[in-house]
Amino acid sequence: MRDVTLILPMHDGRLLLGVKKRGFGVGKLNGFGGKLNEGETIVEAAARELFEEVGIEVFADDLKKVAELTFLFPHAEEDWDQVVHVYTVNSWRGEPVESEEMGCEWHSVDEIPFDRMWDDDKHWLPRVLAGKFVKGKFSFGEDNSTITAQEIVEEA
Ligand code: 8OG
Repeated sequence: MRDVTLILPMHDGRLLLGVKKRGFGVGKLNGFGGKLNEGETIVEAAARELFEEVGIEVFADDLKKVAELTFLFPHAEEDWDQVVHVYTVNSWRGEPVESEEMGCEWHSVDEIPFDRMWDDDKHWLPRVLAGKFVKGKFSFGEDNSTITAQEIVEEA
């Protein structure tokens, strides 16, 4: 299954998110990330995507893995299924800036607008924000947007 990255920059009790302007998940508020380029490691891809999508530069060592999420879309093409590797980062160079692919907005960790995000996010993101490592598996229904089954395991 394809590996994909998702990075959540955090500072001062706030999370940097953006509205996806094109492609998979268009219109949804999300962190930053995407597919790996040929020959890239997962963290190299994460750092590249952060720079391309929101203009900040990070060291690979500053990326902290916080979740591994498997998404299954039984009603879509098989290549929709993917494993998303989620990282937080709280140290970077540069100022976050909107790009062609993503908007850029800060949200307090106490007031995350889950109604603007992927359906699964309300289940795993609060646990990540509480400091847990999360392993999850989510299946989506016919609309490829609503969760029909989920398994979440929390590790300390
Ligand atoms: O490159 P591409 O446009 O495929 O990137 C998709 C991005 O969306 C990538 O960062 C991973 C992320 N993503 C999913 N599914 C989900 C999801 O269910 N919730 C969240 N928060 N992000 C997701 O692909």
